[in-house]
Amino acid sequence: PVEIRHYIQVSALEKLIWQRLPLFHYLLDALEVLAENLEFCGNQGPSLAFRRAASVLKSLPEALRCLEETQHLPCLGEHCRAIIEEISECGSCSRVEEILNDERYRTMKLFSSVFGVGPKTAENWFCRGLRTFEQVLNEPSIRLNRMQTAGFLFYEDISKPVSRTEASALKIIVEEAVICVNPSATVSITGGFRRGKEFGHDVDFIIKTPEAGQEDTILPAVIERFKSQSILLYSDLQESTFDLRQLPTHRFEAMDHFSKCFLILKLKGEQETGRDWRAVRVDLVAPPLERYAYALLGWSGSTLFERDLRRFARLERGKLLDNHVLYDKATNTFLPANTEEDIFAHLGLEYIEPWQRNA
Ligand code: DCP
Ligand code: MG
Repeated sequence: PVEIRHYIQVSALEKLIWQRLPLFHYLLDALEVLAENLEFCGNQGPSLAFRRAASVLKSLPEALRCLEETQHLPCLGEHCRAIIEEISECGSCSRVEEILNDERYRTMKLFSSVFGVGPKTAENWFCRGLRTFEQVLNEPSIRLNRMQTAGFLFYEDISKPVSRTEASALKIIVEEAVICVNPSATVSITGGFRRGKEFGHDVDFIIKTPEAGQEDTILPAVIERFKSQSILLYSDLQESTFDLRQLPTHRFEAMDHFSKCFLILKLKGEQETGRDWRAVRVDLVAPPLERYAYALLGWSGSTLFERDLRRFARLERGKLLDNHVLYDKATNTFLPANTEEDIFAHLGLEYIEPWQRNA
Protein backbone atom coordinates (compact mmCIF):
# COMPACT_ATOMS: atom_id res chain seq x y z
CA PRO A 1 0.00 0.00 0.00
CA VAL A 2 0.98 3.56 -0.56
CA GLU A 3 2.91 5.09 2.29
CA ILE A 4 0.82 8.00 3.52
CA ARG A 5 4.06 9.64 4.61
CA HIS A 6 5.19 10.12 1.04
CA TYR A 7 2.62 12.85 0.79
CA ILE A 8 4.21 14.99 3.44
CA GLN A 9 4.83 18.15 1.57
CA VAL A 10 7.80 20.45 1.49
CA SER A 11 8.10 24.10 2.34
CA ALA A 12 7.15 26.69 -0.23
CA LEU A 13 10.76 27.82 -0.61
CA GLU A 14 12.08 24.34 -1.32
CA LYS A 15 9.33 23.93 -3.87
CA LEU A 16 10.31 27.09 -5.67
CA ILE A 17 13.82 25.75 -6.10
CA TRP A 18 13.00 22.34 -7.46
CA GLN A 19 10.06 23.30 -9.58
CA ARG A 20 12.36 25.29 -11.84
CA LEU A 21 13.08 22.20 -13.89
CA PRO A 22 10.90 22.76 -16.98
CA LEU A 23 10.78 19.10 -18.00
CA PHE A 24 9.39 18.33 -14.59
CA HIS A 25 6.28 20.40 -15.32
CA TYR A 26 5.88 18.65 -18.61
CA LEU A 27 6.12 15.32 -16.79
CA LEU A 28 3.41 16.27 -14.26
CA ASP A 29 1.12 17.45 -17.09
CA ALA A 30 1.88 14.27 -19.04
CA LEU A 31 0.86 12.05 -16.10
CA GLU A 32 -2.33 14.10 -15.69
CA VAL A 33 -3.24 13.66 -19.39
CA LEU A 34 -2.57 9.91 -19.25
CA ALA A 35 -4.71 9.58 -16.09
CA GLU A 36 -7.53 11.67 -17.49
CA ASN A 37 -7.57 9.78 -20.77
CA LEU A 38 -7.95 6.47 -18.90
CA GLU A 39 -10.76 7.95 -16.78
CA PHE A 40 -12.56 9.03 -19.95
CA CYS A 41 -12.34 5.37 -21.06
CA GLY A 42 -13.69 4.16 -17.68
CA ASN A 43 -10.33 2.72 -16.56
CA GLN A 44 -10.24 4.05 -12.99
CA GLY A 45 -7.65 1.57 -11.70
CA PRO A 46 -4.81 2.23 -14.12
CA SER A 47 -5.52 5.97 -14.02
CA LEU A 48 -4.89 5.96 -10.25
CA ALA A 49 -1.38 4.63 -10.84
CA PHE A 50 -0.59 7.79 -12.85
CA ARG A 51 -2.23 10.03 -10.26
CA ARG A 52 -0.25 8.42 -7.42
CA ALA A 53 2.97 8.79 -9.38
CA ALA A 54 2.23 12.48 -9.96
CA SER A 55 1.51 12.92 -6.23
CA VAL A 56 4.78 11.36 -5.19
CA LEU A 57 6.67 13.61 -7.62
CA LYS A 58 4.86 16.71 -6.37
CA SER A 59 5.71 15.93 -2.76
CA LEU A 60 9.42 15.27 -3.12
CA PRO A 61 11.40 16.91 -0.30
CA GLU A 62 14.36 17.91 -2.45
CA ALA A 63 15.11 19.65 -5.69
CA LEU A 64 15.51 17.31 -8.62
CA ARG A 65 18.62 17.92 -10.65
CA CYS A 66 17.57 15.58 -13.41
CA LEU A 67 14.69 13.24 -14.14
CA GLU A 68 16.96 10.20 -13.61
CA GLU A 69 16.75 10.97 -9.91
CA THR A 70 13.15 9.75 -9.93
CA GLN A 71 14.29 6.17 -10.56
CA HIS A 72 14.23 5.11 -6.91
CA LEU A 73 10.93 6.67 -5.90
CA PRO A 74 7.95 4.61 -4.71
CA CYS A 75 4.68 4.36 -6.66
CA LEU A 76 6.44 4.72 -10.01
CA GLY A 77 5.75 1.55 -11.94
CA GLU A 78 7.45 0.35 -15.09
CA HIS A 79 5.10 2.33 -17.27
CA CYS A 80 5.81 5.61 -15.45
CA ARG A 81 9.54 4.99 -15.54
CA ALA A 82 9.39 4.38 -19.30
CA ILE A 83 7.57 7.69 -19.70
CA ILE A 84 10.12 9.51 -17.55
CA GLU A 85 12.91 8.00 -19.62
CA GLU A 86 11.31 9.05 -22.88
CA ILE A 87 10.77 12.58 -21.61
CA SER A 88 14.38 12.87 -20.38
CA GLU A 89 15.67 11.68 -23.74
CA CYS A 90 13.30 13.33 -26.21
CA GLY A 91 11.87 16.20 -24.19
CA SER A 92 8.31 14.92 -24.77
CA CYS A 93 6.20 11.76 -24.66
CA SER A 94 4.76 10.48 -27.94
CA ARG A 95 1.71 8.82 -26.30
CA VAL A 96 0.80 12.04 -24.52
CA GLU A 97 1.15 14.08 -27.69
CA GLU A 98 -1.06 11.54 -29.46
CA ILE A 99 -3.75 11.82 -26.75
CA LEU A 100 -3.63 15.62 -26.84
CA ASN A 101 -4.42 15.47 -30.56
CA ASP A 102 -7.09 12.80 -30.18
CA GLU A 103 -10.57 14.01 -31.09
CA ARG A 104 -12.30 11.85 -28.49
CA TYR A 105 -10.03 13.04 -25.67
CA ARG A 106 -10.37 16.68 -26.67
CA THR A 107 -14.15 16.47 -26.92
CA MET A 108 -14.53 14.55 -23.65
CA LYS A 109 -12.34 17.12 -21.93
CA LEU A 110 -14.39 19.98 -23.32
CA PHE A 111 -17.80 18.49 -22.47
CA SER A 112 -16.85 17.30 -19.00
CA SER A 113 -15.62 20.79 -18.17
CA VAL A 114 -19.28 21.82 -17.90
CA PHE A 115 -20.78 21.76 -14.37
CA GLY A 116 -23.24 18.83 -14.31
CA VAL A 117 -21.68 16.94 -17.22
CA GLY A 118 -19.91 13.74 -16.17
CA PRO A 119 -17.95 11.28 -18.32
CA LYS A 120 -21.12 9.32 -19.25
CA THR A 121 -22.98 12.33 -20.64
CA ALA A 122 -19.82 13.60 -22.35
CA GLU A 123 -19.36 10.24 -24.01
CA ASN A 124 -23.00 10.08 -25.06
CA TRP A 125 -22.72 13.49 -26.75
CA PHE A 126 -19.44 12.50 -28.40
CA CYS A 127 -20.96 9.27 -29.75
CA ARG A 128 -23.80 11.24 -31.28
CA GLY A 129 -21.20 13.08 -33.32
CA LEU A 130 -21.31 16.31 -31.31
CA ARG A 131 -18.00 18.15 -30.96
CA THR A 132 -18.73 21.70 -29.81
CA PHE A 133 -20.93 23.46 -27.23
CA GLU A 134 -22.80 25.10 -30.07
CA GLN A 135 -23.69 21.71 -31.56
CA VAL A 136 -24.86 20.45 -28.14
CA LEU A 137 -26.98 23.52 -27.49
CA ASN A 138 -28.54 23.35 -30.98
CA GLU A 139 -29.30 19.62 -30.85
CA PRO A 140 -33.10 19.35 -30.41
CA SER A 141 -32.99 15.82 -28.96
CA ILE A 142 -30.78 16.90 -26.04
CA ARG A 143 -32.59 18.04 -22.93
CA LEU A 144 -30.20 19.59 -20.46
CA ASN A 145 -30.99 19.10 -16.78
CA ARG A 146 -31.10 22.05 -14.37
CA MET A 147 -27.47 21.65 -13.32
CA GLN A 148 -26.18 21.49 -16.91
CA THR A 149 -28.31 24.48 -17.89
CA ALA A 150 -26.64 26.48 -15.10
CA GLY A 151 -23.29 24.98 -16.14
CA PHE A 152 -23.63 26.41 -19.65
CA LEU A 153 -25.18 29.67 -18.48
CA PHE A 154 -22.29 30.48 -16.12
CA TYR A 155 -19.62 28.53 -17.97
CA GLU A 156 -17.16 31.35 -18.40
CA ASP A 157 -17.28 32.48 -14.77
CA ILE A 158 -17.19 29.08 -13.12
CA SER A 159 -14.36 27.79 -15.34
CA LYS A 160 -12.22 30.63 -14.07
CA PRO A 161 -10.21 29.67 -10.95
CA VAL A 162 -11.42 31.12 -7.65
CA SER A 163 -8.69 32.98 -5.75
CA ARG A 164 -7.98 32.81 -2.04
CA THR A 165 -9.12 36.45 -1.75
CA GLU A 166 -12.43 35.57 -3.39
CA ALA A 167 -12.76 32.54 -1.10
CA SER A 168 -12.26 34.79 1.95
CA ALA A 169 -14.89 37.21 0.66
CA LEU A 170 -17.30 34.30 0.24
CA LYS A 171 -16.55 33.09 3.74
CA ILE A 172 -17.82 36.39 5.12
CA ILE A 173 -21.02 36.09 3.06
CA VAL A 174 -21.63 32.47 4.08
CA GLU A 175 -20.82 33.16 7.73
CA GLU A 176 -23.20 36.11 7.81
CA ALA A 177 -26.03 34.00 6.37
CA VAL A 178 -25.37 31.04 8.66
CA ILE A 179 -25.21 33.17 11.82
CA CYS A 180 -28.32 35.04 10.75
CA VAL A 181 -30.32 31.79 10.63
CA ASN A 182 -28.58 30.12 13.60
CA PRO A 183 -26.37 32.29 15.84
CA SER A 184 -24.84 29.25 17.53
CA ALA A 185 -23.55 27.71 14.28
CA THR A 186 -20.00 28.15 12.95
CA VAL A 187 -18.51 28.00 9.46
CA SER A 188 -15.09 26.72 8.38
CA ILE A 189 -13.49 26.66 4.99
CA THR A 190 -12.57 23.17 3.82
CA GLY A 191 -11.46 21.57 0.51
CA GLY A 192 -8.41 22.87 -1.32
CA PHE A 193 -8.34 26.26 0.41
CA ARG A 194 -8.03 24.56 3.81
CA ARG A 195 -5.00 22.75 2.39
CA GLY A 196 -3.47 26.13 1.61
CA LYS A 197 -4.12 26.18 -2.15
CA GLU A 198 -4.09 29.64 -3.72
CA PHE A 199 -6.78 28.78 -6.29
CA GLY A 200 -9.69 26.36 -6.49
CA HIS A 201 -12.50 25.36 -8.81
CA ASP A 202 -15.02 26.05 -6.05
CA VAL A 203 -15.14 27.03 -2.37
CA ASP A 204 -16.10 24.34 0.14
CA PHE A 205 -17.55 25.14 3.57
CA ILE A 206 -18.47 22.93 6.51
CA ILE A 207 -21.05 24.07 9.05
CA LYS A 208 -20.97 23.05 12.69
CA THR A 209 -24.23 23.12 14.63
CA PRO A 210 -24.25 22.45 18.40
CA GLU A 211 -27.64 20.76 18.74
CA ALA A 212 -28.91 17.54 17.24
CA GLY A 213 -31.26 18.09 14.32
CA GLN A 214 -30.03 21.61 13.49
CA GLU A 215 -27.86 20.18 10.71
CA ASP A 216 -31.05 19.26 8.84
CA THR A 217 -32.73 22.65 8.93
CA ILE A 218 -29.83 25.07 8.52
CA LEU A 219 -29.08 24.67 4.80
CA PRO A 220 -32.62 25.35 3.48
CA ALA A 221 -32.69 28.49 5.66
CA VAL A 222 -29.27 29.64 4.42
CA ILE A 223 -30.39 29.12 0.81
CA GLU A 224 -33.50 31.24 1.50
CA ARG A 225 -31.27 33.94 2.95
CA PHE A 226 -29.08 33.98 -0.21
CA LYS A 227 -32.24 34.16 -2.31
CA SER A 228 -33.51 37.15 -0.37
CA GLN A 229 -30.13 38.85 -0.90
CA SER A 230 -30.44 38.19 -4.67
CA ILE A 231 -27.09 36.39 -4.78
CA LEU A 232 -28.40 32.87 -5.43
CA LEU A 233 -27.85 31.84 -9.06
CA TYR A 234 -28.30 28.09 -8.63
CA SER A 235 -28.93 25.67 -5.79
CA ASP A 236 -29.17 21.93 -5.45
CA LEU A 237 -30.09 20.94 -1.89
CA GLN A 238 -29.42 17.33 -0.95
CA GLU A 239 -31.23 16.42 2.21
CA SER A 240 -29.58 14.14 4.72
CA THR A 241 -29.94 10.38 4.30
CA PHE A 242 -27.50 9.81 7.15
CA ASP A 243 -28.05 7.03 9.66
CA LEU A 244 -25.84 6.67 12.76
CA ARG A 245 -25.77 2.88 12.36
CA GLN A 246 -24.52 2.88 8.75
CA LEU A 247 -21.18 1.11 8.23
CA PRO A 248 -18.58 2.98 6.16
CA THR A 249 -18.90 2.37 2.42
CA HIS A 250 -16.32 0.44 0.43
CA ARG A 251 -16.99 2.43 -2.72
CA PHE A 252 -14.91 5.59 -2.69
CA GLU A 253 -16.90 7.41 -5.37
CA ALA A 254 -20.13 7.20 -3.36
CA MET A 255 -21.20 10.57 -1.97
CA ASP A 256 -21.64 10.94 1.74
CA HIS A 257 -25.11 11.04 3.31
CA PHE A 258 -24.86 14.39 5.08
CA SER A 259 -27.13 17.31 4.39
CA LYS A 260 -25.36 19.40 1.72
CA CYS A 261 -25.91 21.84 -1.11
CA PHE A 262 -24.17 22.67 -4.35
CA LEU A 263 -24.59 26.34 -5.18
CA ILE A 264 -23.65 29.03 -7.63
CA LEU A 265 -23.45 32.39 -5.90
CA LYS A 266 -23.00 35.90 -7.13
CA LEU A 267 -19.80 37.44 -5.76
CA LYS A 268 -19.76 41.21 -6.02
CA GLY A 269 -16.59 42.95 -7.21
CA GLU A 270 -15.22 44.60 -10.33
CA GLN A 271 -14.52 42.03 -13.08
CA GLU A 272 -12.40 42.08 -16.25
CA THR A 273 -15.64 41.62 -18.16
CA GLY A 274 -16.79 45.04 -16.93
CA ARG A 275 -19.55 43.46 -14.81
CA ASP A 276 -19.61 44.14 -11.08
CA TRP A 277 -20.02 40.47 -10.08
CA ARG A 278 -18.91 36.99 -10.98
CA ALA A 279 -20.52 33.58 -10.50
CA VAL A 280 -18.74 31.17 -8.13
CA ARG A 281 -19.36 27.52 -7.28
CA VAL A 282 -19.87 27.00 -3.55
CA ASP A 283 -20.46 23.73 -1.66
CA LEU A 284 -21.88 23.62 1.88
CA VAL A 285 -22.05 20.53 4.07
CA ALA A 286 -23.74 20.27 7.48
CA PRO A 287 -22.93 17.04 9.36
CA PRO A 288 -24.32 16.13 12.80
CA LEU A 289 -21.97 17.30 15.59
CA GLU A 290 -20.81 13.83 16.63
CA ARG A 291 -19.56 13.14 13.09
CA TYR A 292 -18.16 16.61 12.43
CA ALA A 293 -14.48 15.53 12.66
CA TYR A 294 -15.00 12.77 10.09
CA ALA A 295 -16.84 15.10 7.73
CA LEU A 296 -14.11 17.74 8.09
CA LEU A 297 -11.40 15.19 7.33
CA GLY A 298 -13.35 13.84 4.34
CA TRP A 299 -14.13 17.25 2.86
CA SER A 300 -10.61 18.58 3.33
CA GLY A 301 -9.24 16.24 0.65
CA SER A 302 -7.35 15.96 -1.48
CA THR A 303 -9.36 13.26 -3.19
CA LEU A 304 -6.27 11.11 -3.64
CA PHE A 305 -5.21 11.65 -0.03
CA GLU A 306 -8.67 10.55 1.17
CA ARG A 307 -8.61 7.54 -1.09
CA ASP A 308 -5.20 6.42 0.15
CA LEU A 309 -5.99 7.15 3.79
CA ARG A 310 -9.01 4.85 3.51
CA ARG A 311 -6.91 2.24 1.79
CA PHE A 312 -4.32 2.51 4.55
CA ALA A 313 -7.02 2.17 7.24
CA ARG A 314 -8.44 -0.93 5.59
CA LEU A 315 -5.28 -2.77 4.59
CA GLU A 316 -2.90 -1.76 7.37
CA ARG A 317 -5.28 -1.31 10.30
CA GLY A 318 -8.31 -3.48 9.53
CA LYS A 319 -10.58 -0.45 9.89
CA LEU A 320 -13.15 1.05 7.55
CA LEU A 321 -13.05 4.81 7.07
CA ASP A 322 -15.33 7.17 5.16
CA ASN A 323 -16.70 10.71 5.54
CA HIS A 324 -19.06 9.51 8.30
CA VAL A 325 -17.01 7.38 10.68
CA LEU A 326 -14.19 4.93 11.37
CA TYR A 327 -15.25 1.34 12.05
CA ASP A 328 -13.04 -1.25 13.70
CA LYS A 329 -13.64 -4.62 12.07
CA ALA A 330 -11.83 -6.52 14.85
CA THR A 331 -14.12 -5.28 17.62
CA ASN A 332 -17.16 -4.37 15.46
CA THR A 333 -17.27 -0.91 16.95
CA PHE A 334 -17.57 2.66 15.69
CA LEU A 335 -14.66 4.79 16.91
CA PRO A 336 -15.79 8.17 18.23
CA ALA A 337 -13.78 11.29 17.34
CA ASN A 338 -14.14 14.91 18.39
CA THR A 339 -11.23 16.15 16.30
CA GLU A 340 -9.20 15.11 13.27
CA GLU A 341 -6.33 14.42 15.70
CA ASP A 342 -8.49 11.71 17.31
CA ILE A 343 -8.99 10.05 13.92
CA PHE A 344 -5.27 9.98 13.08
CA ALA A 345 -4.62 8.61 16.60
CA HIS A 346 -7.16 5.80 16.03
CA LEU A 347 -5.23 4.97 12.85
CA GLY A 348 -1.89 4.98 14.67
CA LEU A 349 -0.65 7.88 12.55
CA GLU A 350 0.93 11.13 13.59
CA TYR A 351 -1.37 14.07 12.88
CA ILE A 352 -1.10 15.19 9.25
CA GLU A 353 -1.75 18.90 8.78
CA PRO A 354 -4.17 19.94 5.99
CA TRP A 355 -1.32 21.55 4.00
CA GLN A 356 0.41 18.15 4.05
CA ARG A 357 -2.58 16.48 2.38
CA ASN A 358 -2.12 17.88 -1.13
CA ALA A 359 -1.57 14.47 -2.71
N1 DCP B 1 -15.89 15.56 -1.28
C1 DCP B 1 -16.60 14.51 -0.76
N2 DCP B 1 -17.88 14.32 -1.11
C2 DCP B 1 -18.47 15.19 -1.96
C3 DCP B 1 -17.77 16.27 -2.49
C4 DCP B 1 -16.46 16.43 -2.12
O1 DCP B 1 -16.06 13.74 0.01
N3 DCP B 1 -19.73 14.98 -2.28
C5 DCP B 1 -14.51 15.73 -0.88
C6 DCP B 1 -13.53 15.43 -1.99
C7 DCP B 1 -12.49 16.42 -1.83
C8 DCP B 1 -13.10 17.55 -0.99
O2 DCP B 1 -14.34 17.07 -0.55
O3 DCP B 1 -11.47 15.80 -1.12
C9 DCP B 1 -13.28 18.82 -1.75
O4 DCP B 1 -13.81 18.59 -3.04
P1 DCP B 1 -13.42 19.48 -4.29
O5 DCP B 1 -13.90 18.75 -5.51
O6 DCP B 1 -13.91 20.85 -4.11
O7 DCP B 1 -11.85 19.41 -4.32
P2 DCP B 1 -10.78 20.43 -3.79
O8 DCP B 1 -11.40 21.49 -2.96
O9 DCP B 1 -9.73 19.59 -3.17
O10 DCP B 1 -10.17 21.03 -5.11
P3 DCP B 1 -10.65 22.30 -5.98
O11 DCP B 1 -9.59 23.29 -5.77
O12 DCP B 1 -10.70 21.81 -7.38
O13 DCP B 1 -11.98 22.75 -5.49
MG1 MG C 1 -13.01 22.66 -3.66
